[in-house]
This record gives sequence, C-alpha cells and structure tokens, in this order.
Amino acid sequence: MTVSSNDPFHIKRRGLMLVLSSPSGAGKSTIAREILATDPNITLSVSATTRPKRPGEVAGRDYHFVDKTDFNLMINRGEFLEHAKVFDNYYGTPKKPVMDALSDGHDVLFDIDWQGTQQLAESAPDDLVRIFILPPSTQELERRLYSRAQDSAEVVAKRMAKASDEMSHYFEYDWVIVNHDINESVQLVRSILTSERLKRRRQVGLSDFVKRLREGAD
Ligand SMILES: Nc1nc2c(ncn2[C@@H]2O[C@H](COP(=O)(O)OP(=O)(O)OP(=O)(O)O)[C@@H](O)[C@H]2O)c(=O)[nH]1
Ligand SMILES: [Mg+2]
Repeated sequence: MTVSSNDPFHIKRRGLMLVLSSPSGAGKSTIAREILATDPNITLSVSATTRPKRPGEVAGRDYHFVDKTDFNLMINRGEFLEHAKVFDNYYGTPKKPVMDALSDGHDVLFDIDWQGTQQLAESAPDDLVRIFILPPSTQELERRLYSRAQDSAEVVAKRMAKASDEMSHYFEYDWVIVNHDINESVQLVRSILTSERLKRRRQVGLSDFVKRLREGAD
C-alpha cells in the first residue's frame, strides 16, 4: 500500500498508530499477535518496562527490559512518546521507532493501557486509532485470567480488581469490540485498519496523484 511516490499505482500515505487496550484477559494480546503475523505493513511498538521478564519472553521482541534508573534516564532524555505506571511497574513507548515508521508509511500497533492512550491522544491525535476490547462476560474474563496462570495468584487477584476500573475507559476509544470469538475479533480489527488506512488525510500522496490524473500523465 505504501510505495515510493513515483510508483503511479500506489498513493503514498502516512502510517497510523493503532492502539489496542482492554482489561487484563480480554484477549488483546492474542488479537495483536494475529494481526502482526498476518499484516506485513504493521509492526509492534516494543515498550520499555521495569517489570521482570517472564518465562518465554524475549528481550527486544516482547519488551525492552530495563531497570528503574535506565527508565528514568529515558524519561529525562525525552525518549518516550508516553509512559505510565501500570500495576506496580513502569512502562513506556520509545519515540524514535514510531516516528520513523509513521513517516515511512508503516503502521504501528500499541499494546498499551488507557493512561498511555490518553497521552498519545494529546500528542498525536491525527495519527491515532484507538480500539478497546471488552470481554463477553465477567465469568469469561475470570476464566481467561486464571487459565493463563503466568503470574502469582496475588497478581491475578490484583488484575481482577482492576478490570472494572479499566473497563470504565472504553468511552475514550474510537472503536469498541466485544471479544466473543478471537477469529471474529481479528477480522473486525482488520476491517477497522483497512478503513482507517483509506482516510483521506493519511493518503498524503493524493494531491500529486490527482494532479497527474488530471494532466492525463498516467
Ligand atoms: N501506558 C503504557 N502501557 C503499557 C505499555 N506497555 C504495556 N502496557 C500495558 O501494561 C499492562 C501490563 O502488561 P504486561 O506486564 O505485559 O502484562 P499482561 O499480562 O500482558 O497484561 P494484560 O495485557 O493487561 O493482560 C497492559 O495493559 C499493557 O497494555 C506502554 O509502553 N505504555
Ligand atoms: Mg498483554
């Protein structure tokens, strides 16, 4: 979809920032993984975090694992697009990879919470597409949280308590999907992505394209 501006068949466009947020256990990470695996024009924004690496996680792929001192240095150097404390840890989005991707016409997917989303809405409202994922029911949310069992029971209990709080922020998002079925939800995210990519303001190569059309050049 994004190719050099001298390719007559494609319109140059600016990339978009696709945010997926949800309470813990609603299915956001699974949906994100599927979108990333099947769409070559969107990449994950890899956050920095002070939380310990979990078994199976890869540094640089899932997160940049840093200590508190490094995290604060990054804040002071202005290296974050947004940052927030989530549960007991700090999380932040490194700015440079996102800015480079957007100007190259590549989309970026963010798995971040409502606090980070609010900050992006302040700093980059035109590039932002916000999707909130809701679980189909409380029972299903509980079931999903306990079945993943990656964290201690204490952490799981904390997340459960926070879920209702997090869900109250659905109102700050552009699109809301109730995740009844992962495949269906992935399809819905894909259709949002397709539509958002076609927004006129993102197709920055349109004026040139139409100019050439009107000149009969192509
Ligand atoms: N604001 C902000 N939030 C982030 C960032 N990176 C991750 N998060 C959020 O921090 C929360 C905890 O993420 P993790 O520690 O990876 O734990 P998890 O098991 O994936 O948690 P859930 O995705 O909530 O189920 C999630 O809601 C993420 O969306 C970031 O850079 N900024
Ligand atoms: Mg997650």
